[in-house]
Amino acid sequence: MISDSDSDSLGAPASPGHAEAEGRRRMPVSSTTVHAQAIKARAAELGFDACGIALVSTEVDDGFDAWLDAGFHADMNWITRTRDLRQQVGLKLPGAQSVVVVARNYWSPRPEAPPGTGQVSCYAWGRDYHRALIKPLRQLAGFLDGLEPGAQSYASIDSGPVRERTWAARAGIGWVGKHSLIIHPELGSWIFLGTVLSTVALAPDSPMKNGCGECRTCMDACPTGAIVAPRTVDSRQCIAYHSIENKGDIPDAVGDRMNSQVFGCDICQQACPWNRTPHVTDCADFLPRPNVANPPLDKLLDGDTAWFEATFNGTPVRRAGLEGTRRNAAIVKAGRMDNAAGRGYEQTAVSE
Ligand code: B12
Ligand code: SF4
Ligand code: SF4
Repeated sequence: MISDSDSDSLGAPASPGHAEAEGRRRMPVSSTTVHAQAIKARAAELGFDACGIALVSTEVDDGFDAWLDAGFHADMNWITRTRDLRQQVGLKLPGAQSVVVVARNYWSPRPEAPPGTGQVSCYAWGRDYHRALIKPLRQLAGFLDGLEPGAQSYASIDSGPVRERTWAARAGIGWVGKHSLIIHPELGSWIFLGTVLSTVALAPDSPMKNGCGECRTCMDACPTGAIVAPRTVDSRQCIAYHSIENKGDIPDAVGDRMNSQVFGCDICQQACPWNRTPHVTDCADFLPRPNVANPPLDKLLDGDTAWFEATFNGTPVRRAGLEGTRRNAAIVKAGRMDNAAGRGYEQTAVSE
């Protein structure tokens, strides 16, 4: 464990060239600050693009209960089953004091779409992010556990009962955009989030100023009107929900507006000005695998399980399965086949 007296030697160095600073006693830096700095350095080493920290002690009501009570979760009953855990991380990890949030950029340009293909959302073009990111996240959790004797942690990505966007906003990773996703000021919203709950006390970061202003482009661009209020998505109207999570029939009001999207939906993100100049991910796992970004509709309709597995194995598309993806492809084929969803909102990568 790094003690307070050790931490002084790890504090911010005096500015070079300032003679008067030499000999002046440096301010002691608390162990919570030293630990926080060490965790951020470790997160960067592990490949995460951003890392922030929030205090557990200040959990607040940010509309989660109201969202569930309005039925906006559709039939995702796994959210209601874990409602209490999602409201109080201390129930998941007794003694939790801090939430460390990490973000990883996944964006790359969409490969050219041949005629007769559908669109898969950018987040699903490569290796499943749950698998790709859990190992480095657990390494970060192990690092946290090593900071204090008896320290405990809980690491999760997406599937754990932790409300990642709420914590990301409080940990200063970015702000909750009107499309309800976290926007990082440089990376935009094309980021995966992961969290580590920890019993170690850490110096928190401050929330970021919301950068949406008067803009409402995502709300106007959403083809189904699923963004019913700023930061509030009604899953029952959302193409992402129906094409990924819904196991039954897709209502016409949504199906008629799916355009070419056979898995997920990126339209509100493509429309957002903060996503106009995204960075290409440096994680090779997330780059598009052959035929995944724009799968041929005929193959989705006629291909067998062996073809589906060969194409989508290890990617998030497996969540919908052959049956769900085939249902989506049939809707897309019956409508428009020009692979046009999101057209007009093309992004140009920044040169690195
Ligand atoms: C359920 C779920 C969905 C559902 C519901 C989406 C939703 N908007 O809630 C569906 C299936 C529709 C979905 C779709 C997508 N999802 Co999703 N999803 C989740 C999951 C598992 C839980 C989210 C949840 O609890 N929602 C309930 C809301 C009410 O609670 P919340 O998350 O705490 O966030 C709210 C509060 O913070 C609140 N808030 C905070 N301050 C304030 C202030 C005010 C005034 C108000 C009103 C609200 C407010 O606003 C937030 C949004 O409502 C998370 C992972 C996780 N464990 O958190 C991923 C997650 C949110 N999804 C993610 C992604 C990538 C997507 C898609 C882009 C995938 C795609 N391309 O198709 C779409 C985007 C659709 C959209 N615009 O939301 C990422 C988002 C990353 C990011 N940059 O923010 C996450 C974090 C997964 C991850 N680990 O990376 N998803
Ligand atoms: S993911 Fe698509 S359908 Fe859902 S809110 Fe965004 S634009 Fe609307
Ligand atoms: S499109 Fe505009 S309102 Fe929507 S998230 Fe982006 S900046 Fe905010």
